Amino acid sequence: MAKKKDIAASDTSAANDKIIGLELHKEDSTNETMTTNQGVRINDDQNSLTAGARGPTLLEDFILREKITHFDHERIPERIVHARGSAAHGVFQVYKSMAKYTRASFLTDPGKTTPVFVRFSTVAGSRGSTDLARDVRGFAVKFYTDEGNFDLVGNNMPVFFIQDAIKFPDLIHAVKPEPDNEMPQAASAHDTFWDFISLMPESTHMVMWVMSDRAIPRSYRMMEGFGVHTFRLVNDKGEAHFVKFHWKPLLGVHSVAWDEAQNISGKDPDFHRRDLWEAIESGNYPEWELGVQIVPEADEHKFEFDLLDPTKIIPEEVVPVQRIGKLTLNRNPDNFFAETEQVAFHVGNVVPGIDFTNDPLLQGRLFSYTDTQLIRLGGPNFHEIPINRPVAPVHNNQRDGYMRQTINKGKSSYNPNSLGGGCPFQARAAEGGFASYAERIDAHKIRQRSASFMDHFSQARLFYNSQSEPEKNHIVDALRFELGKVETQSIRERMLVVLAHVDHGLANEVAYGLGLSIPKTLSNHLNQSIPADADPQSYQPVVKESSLSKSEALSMASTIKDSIRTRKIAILAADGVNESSLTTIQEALEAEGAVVEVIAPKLGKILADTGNEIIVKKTFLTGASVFYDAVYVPSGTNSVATLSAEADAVHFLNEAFKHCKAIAADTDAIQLLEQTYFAKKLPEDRSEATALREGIVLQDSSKKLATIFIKAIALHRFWEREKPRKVPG
Ligand code: HDD
Repeated sequence: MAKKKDIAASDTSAANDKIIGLELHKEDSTNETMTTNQGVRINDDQNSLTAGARGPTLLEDFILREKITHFDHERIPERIVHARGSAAHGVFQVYKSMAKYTRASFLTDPGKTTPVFVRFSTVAGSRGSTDLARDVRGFAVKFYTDEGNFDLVGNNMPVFFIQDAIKFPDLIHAVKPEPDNEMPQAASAHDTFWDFISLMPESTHMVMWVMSDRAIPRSYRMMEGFGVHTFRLVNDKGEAHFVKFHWKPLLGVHSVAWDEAQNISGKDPDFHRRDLWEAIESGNYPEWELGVQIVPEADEHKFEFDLLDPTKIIPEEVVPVQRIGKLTLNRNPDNFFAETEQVAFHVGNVVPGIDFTNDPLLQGRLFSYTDTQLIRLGGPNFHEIPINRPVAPVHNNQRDGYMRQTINKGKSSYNPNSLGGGCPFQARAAEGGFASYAERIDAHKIRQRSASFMDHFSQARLFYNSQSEPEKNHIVDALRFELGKVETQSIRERMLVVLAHVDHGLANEVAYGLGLSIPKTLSNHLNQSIPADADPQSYQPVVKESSLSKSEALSMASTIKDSIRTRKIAILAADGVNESSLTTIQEALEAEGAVVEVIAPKLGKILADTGNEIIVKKTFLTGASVFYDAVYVPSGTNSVATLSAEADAVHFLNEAFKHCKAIAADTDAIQLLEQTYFAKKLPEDRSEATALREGIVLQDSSKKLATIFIKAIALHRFWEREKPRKVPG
């Protein structure tokens, strides 16, 4: 039976489909006869038309030709970046009117729900690559507002590698697989990427983010999102404010361990896609709050950085994030290609009340997105594909082109006209017409980077200094990994120089892992990305400090850690398991919204000590600890003995420990834990405080065990378990 929440959601989804017109385009073959594309009924879809049973196939076979031709043309070019992604439908609702700042109707009417389609993605990998690559994640939201489509095409990191769009092809060429041998797939750990980065000091802040655990999220549902650029909000009086957009996940921001990410990439490359799909199917709708940082126009020059520089954040301590509305994803697409693959986002899709700034990266993007859709979706009518159609009616004089769907009536397709009665009319701003913000510009036409863009290190340092000790260690490890895969020594050394500008300790630790020392000549390569005729001095990075020493919002250590909703917990069991030891914990975890799966040596069922059957969800072959957030071992003499002799069960626990996950066991199951490599680290003291420090819960009483275990899982990871660093100073 469908749960109450499911029914409510499917009602909303059906209503949204109706609003955005998707239902008009849906095809359902249930109880229908198979036909050709011309509607001719097919009586044999198994055999080609041949001259005799063993003779040649006839050209005349229009059924065969139509089917094969269509098949031959099934693929379209994958996205040049963000090729790998998955998406979902949902709704957005603002909490209270933001009319003081913007006239956008979806941000001024709290009674209004706006349908949305959201696509998450990695950047570098091809369409079939793994979800768990170390990479930036795309977070693109299409709002089907009643005033037209607004696309917030953001990432899960608030800054970007480059300051000017003219460098984007270079960045992407550098990060994509190398052109001679097309290696490596979906990875930045190779020479061309780090060659480019080491010569582009403006990328340093973003590099800190990409080397942090933010680049290996636990789930799309547990990522922040950022519009990155400074945009403008414009109210009905034409007054503007600068704005940065944020998405804050209600489940908190969480990541996996790098070793785990690599492991998942082999065992389930669809891990994030599956996680999103399953959460929505089970009624656990992912939710984010929309946050805004609003800055009056008059304050444009009051910051230590330039608001137009996309390599900078506005620290939340400087301008707080106001949470103004909620995004809920409540329905999976019906068809991956029709929806997720064909959706076409564009930063230039704005509605009245939202406008651009002169951020040079944003300005270049305004050109790029339409251009890419023209080649990817095959012509200028991609806005007519159902997933891209706005809810607001479309009337203009654009006509024809490949795959035109609209049948425009009448003779006039020009403006002004008298034959069509002057229609369609232009709209005044007061009637909802888009009027660009009248920003004053009086300048020379030049190619030049503003001097205010030359501080490349202060926020990279702020980010690094804001991380917890384990997070800092992970950044060091990531850099050792990435630069360790680089083959050219001079690139590694140049990167050490860049890192030394962020933090000498960081550079030193990375250097130690690479078996190098930081080159003495600092900064001699830091201004190589300059125009031919420029004065090198004007491109020399400015080395300065942020006035903030730390920003708590930049560390995942300070994220929400009070819920185990949708977390996946494995229970390891075999025949003879103590039923109450298993079910008491399972029920307690499920009552908190966790998803529990029993893993046993073989599929089907196991017999509990009571003689009752227990369903087995996965075996040690099909399940692995990297798919779960925590693991529990119930008691039962035979079960524990079987698992203790099962190398895969011991490996499961070893991995869970290595990846710093919460581990719980009934005291009578301790024999199994004693087979692990962490047997010597099992806490003697069974207090709650110790359990929550070590992440290992050993208790007799199942209820007490459940209570402590739930708190431990909510803490997400026990990174302190990782071995301490010993790097010479
Ligand atoms: Fe981009 C796709 C986000 C800079 C050019 N970009 C794309 C997607 C996201 C972003 C989320 C995938 C949308 C989807 O799911 O279909 N891009 C960003 C962010 C950037 C950024 C947050 C910097 C702040 N992008 C950027 C620049 C350019 C592009 C500077 C070019 C000048 N981006 C593209 C593109 C893509 C794209 C080539 C590929 C597929 C597509 O647009 O639809 O046009």
